[in-house]
Amino acid sequence: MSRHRLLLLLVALTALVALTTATEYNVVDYGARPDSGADSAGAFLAAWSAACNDTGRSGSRPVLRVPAGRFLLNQAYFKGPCRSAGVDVVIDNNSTIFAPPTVDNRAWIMFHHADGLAIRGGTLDGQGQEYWACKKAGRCTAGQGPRTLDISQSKGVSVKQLTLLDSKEFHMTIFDCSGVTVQGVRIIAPADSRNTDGIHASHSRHVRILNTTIGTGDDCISLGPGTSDMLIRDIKCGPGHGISNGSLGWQDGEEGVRNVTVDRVVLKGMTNGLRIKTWAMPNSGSVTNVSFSRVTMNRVANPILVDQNYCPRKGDCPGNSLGVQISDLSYTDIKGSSATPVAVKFNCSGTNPCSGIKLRNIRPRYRHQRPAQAKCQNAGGFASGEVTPPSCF
Ligand SMILES: *[C@@H]1O[C@H](CO)[C@@H](O)[C@H](O)[C@H]1NC(C)=O
Ligand SMILES: *[C@@H]1O[C@H](CO)[C@@H](O)[C@H](O)[C@H]1NC(C)=O
Ligand SMILES: *[C@@H]1O[C@H](CO)[C@@H](O)[C@H](O)[C@H]1NC(C)=O
Ligand SMILES: *[C@@H]1O[C@H](CO)[C@@H](O)[C@H](O)[C@H]1NC(C)=O
Ligand SMILES: *[C@@H]1O[C@H](CO)[C@@H](O)[C@H](O)[C@H]1NC(C)=O
Ligand SMILES: *[C@@H]1O[C@H](CO)[C@@H](O)[C@H](O)[C@H]1NC(C)=O
Ligand SMILES: *[C@@H]1O[C@H](CO)[C@@H](O)[C@H](O)[C@H]1NC(C)=O
Ligand SMILES: CC(=O)N[C@H]1CO[C@H](CO)[C@@H](O)[C@@H]1O
Repeated sequence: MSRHRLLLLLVALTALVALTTATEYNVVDYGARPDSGADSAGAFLAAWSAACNDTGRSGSRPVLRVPAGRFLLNQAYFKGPCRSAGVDVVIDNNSTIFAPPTVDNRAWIMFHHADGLAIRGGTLDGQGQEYWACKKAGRCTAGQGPRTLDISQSKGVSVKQLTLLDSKEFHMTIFDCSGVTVQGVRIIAPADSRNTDGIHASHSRHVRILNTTIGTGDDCISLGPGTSDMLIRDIKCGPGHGISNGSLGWQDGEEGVRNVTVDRVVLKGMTNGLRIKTWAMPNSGSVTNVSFSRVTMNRVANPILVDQNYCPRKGDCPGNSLGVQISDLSYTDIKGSSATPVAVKFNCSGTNPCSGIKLRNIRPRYRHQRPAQAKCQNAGGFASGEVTPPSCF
């Protein structure tokens, strides 16, 4: 081979390697110091900024790498839009990123306008213990504390093999996003930690939560207004408060919840199973086309619950107001044990009745009784002939 040809070959090879290897931005190279107790937020943000600004060679995406070790991150706001076609945040499985005892913000780690974001591996430890104790003692206001991971206004996001621990409030929130896949994630907090919901999605389309395990002190997965085309499959929940509504209908004009599939779920030791709860306030919103299938309950207090009359303070709800419309709910193959005698409860509104409720093969047991002996309570409020079968079972 001539020298010239060899050179050409080398150039071609180098170009090929450059095409297939992504540029890496390691937080340690930007000054993060694992196991030092020093705040690494500046380093993480600098690495993000560089990765996000990397226009990339065709075919590769920049990687923001977090190696093994324990990193203190006081607070981080990862902001796009990026010039790159997304950033891969690769966290070593032996890496823990932990929060300080107080975070003075609505979220500890935020990604905003981060189209094409992919987070993989590692642990985010919210270190909620002090904050929960503070709330219990009445010194901190409930509902004001920071979430652990907040992803907003982003498209085409994935979060995989990530562990979320002991969040101060909600573990993960998805707001105004489209096309989000959460897969193989674990979320763990004590049963008595209040408001530590696992995953909360609102104003988002095409969210998929797959193969995920969640045990916290509040809702396992909760859906807020404007959630549509959502798939929740292969989930283990418990302890916690179930797969839930998120108290819809507080504000009029809220977008509805539409086309949600919940399939292959195991719920263990929960205060609620599958719950839809809406405020009895004037509201033009709706919950429609929600299907629950292949759900196994294990000592769940209210396995199936629909409450369209929610209003803890009567003054909030003028009489006869038309609340959120609930229609086309289907429940198929629900089995296991109920911790209370009434396994199925529909409490719909007389003024705005539920419609299109289908129940198939619902068999929760209560204590040692045979299947089908756990009760079904129909508090009324159905459009006539709108529940099949009419007897609930
Ligand atoms: C990208 O770089 C520009 C300066 O070249 C800077 O102003 C901008 O903030 C950077 N973008 C991000 C997301 O850091
Ligand atoms: C990290 O752990 C997950 C399982 O939790 C595994 O699928 C993945 O391959 C591991 N990654 C590495 C780099 O070991
Ligand atoms: C993870 O850390 C543990 C303990 O520090 C160590 O024994 C193990 O080899 C590490 N695993 C990897 C894949 O680095
Ligand atoms: C589900 O996640 C677990 C833990 O991350 C993993 O070991 C398992 O292979 C995953 N299963 C599927 C079907 O993805
Ligand atoms: C309903 O949601 C699923 C995702 O769970 C999606 O594949 C399907 O296209 C949606 N249907 C409609 C009519 O939007
Ligand atoms: C209703 O939900 C089913 C899945 O349960 C989906 O296939 C269908 O597209 C949905 N229809 C609408 C109009 O959203
Ligand atoms: C229906 O729900 C309302 C509000 O949550 C509650 O006050 C009422 O007792 C419920 N009715 C039945 C029959 O459970
Ligand atoms: C997301 C959300 O608002 N969830 C709430 C649903 O309702 C219960 C109360 O029963 C709250 O604890 C949850 O926070």
